[in-house]
Amino acid sequence: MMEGLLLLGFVAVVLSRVPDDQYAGDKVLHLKPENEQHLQFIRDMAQTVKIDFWQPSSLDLVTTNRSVDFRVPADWVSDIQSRLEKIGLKYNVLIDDMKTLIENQFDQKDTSSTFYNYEKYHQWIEIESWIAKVAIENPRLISWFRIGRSYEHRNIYILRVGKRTGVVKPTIFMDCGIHAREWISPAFCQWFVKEAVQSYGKNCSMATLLDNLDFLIVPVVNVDGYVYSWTKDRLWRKTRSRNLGTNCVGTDPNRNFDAKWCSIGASRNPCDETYCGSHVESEQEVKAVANVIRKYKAIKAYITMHSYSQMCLFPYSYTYSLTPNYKELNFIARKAVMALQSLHRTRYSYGPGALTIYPSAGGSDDWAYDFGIKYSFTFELRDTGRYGFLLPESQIKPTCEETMLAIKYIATYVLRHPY
Ligand code: 9B3
Ligand code: ZN
Ligand code: ZN
Ligand code: ZN
Repeated sequence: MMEGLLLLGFVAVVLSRVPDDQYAGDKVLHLKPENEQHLQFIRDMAQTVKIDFWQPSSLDLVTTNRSVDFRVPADWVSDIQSRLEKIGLKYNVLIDDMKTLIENQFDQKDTSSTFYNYEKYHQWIEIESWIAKVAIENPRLISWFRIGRSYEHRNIYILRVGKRTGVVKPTIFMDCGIHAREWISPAFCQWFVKEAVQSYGKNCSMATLLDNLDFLIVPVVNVDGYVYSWTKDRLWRKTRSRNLGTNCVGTDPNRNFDAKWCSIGASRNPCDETYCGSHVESEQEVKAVANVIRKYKAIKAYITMHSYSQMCLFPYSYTYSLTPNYKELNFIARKAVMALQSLHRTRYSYGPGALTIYPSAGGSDDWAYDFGIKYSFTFELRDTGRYGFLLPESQIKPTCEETMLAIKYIATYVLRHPY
């Protein structure tokens, strides 16, 4: 026992070590280009300085009516600020010091509760033992399976949540943590499971859902990336698979699905954040998710959790064409967003991915839709850029509570519209 504790302590110390000056002094600037000179300046900057797009919108999407967020490395800040002023490109400082913000997203107060603190971000080893424990403690409601292994041989798990009735029920598939740095996403999947087990028997609407539906939940898809975002680079997005002929690591799992793969809004360069991979489903994590969906015939809805932007998106992202059931998807998204907003007035936009966020191919919602799951959604959770991926822990609870309302709306809709 003592050894176990010591070992855990040691692991925690090693895992929480991050390179000392990483991101120190880096700023995120919010640029509002107004003319062609401004656009050209942004393109040049992106080439020479290796400034990161804070949001993974690609360069060709930078237009005069669209603002863009850039992360600027510390040693370039003063130079770039003076050049921006010289050409009259207006900007706000969205984040003044990345390092401070990264540190501040953790709550100082330690509110370690009975079994699991759902208002904190957790490392993968904690989430992994939570998965086992929550399943074992709720055998009548939850079962768990391994659906595959990551590139670095970690287990990828799925939880089946719903009253065991002995018959096949319509099923809602939800995944979290496709992108590593979007930490609020795994926090939401865990919140959802917590709500399911805590309110079953108390809360009538949740009981109705769990009696008549099953939920398949993958709390963290991109486990390697998630671990890396805790240990080495808080802003890591991709998987951790090695690429031939380069030192650049990883593929964007949300460009790796078989949905007009790599045709638009994705990169063939392994060094880019939106690298689509060497081929469709080259990533084991993507294959694991796609295999479950292919095998499990009862799936009626697909929901995937990302951040940030506050949006409810539905297919298509790979084309501007609308799906045959566009009107229905738009109706559901509008209602889901209204339910979400009713709690804390958090405003979400909604619509087809290509028109609402940016056109891009190889995403999981488009693939699930074309596979035959006609209710398919991507949520981009809080916020709209103040903290971005570094959403403070104090916002986990309000974010999850409001998002529950949207998910419950969609689930109820699916229950009432069998197909
Ligand atoms: C992207 C695609 Cl390709 C899709 N089908 N649906 C949503 C998105 C947006 C997310 C992404 O992967 O860029 C937001 Se983080
Ligand atoms: Zn923890
Ligand atoms: Zn994402
Ligand atoms: Zn996002």
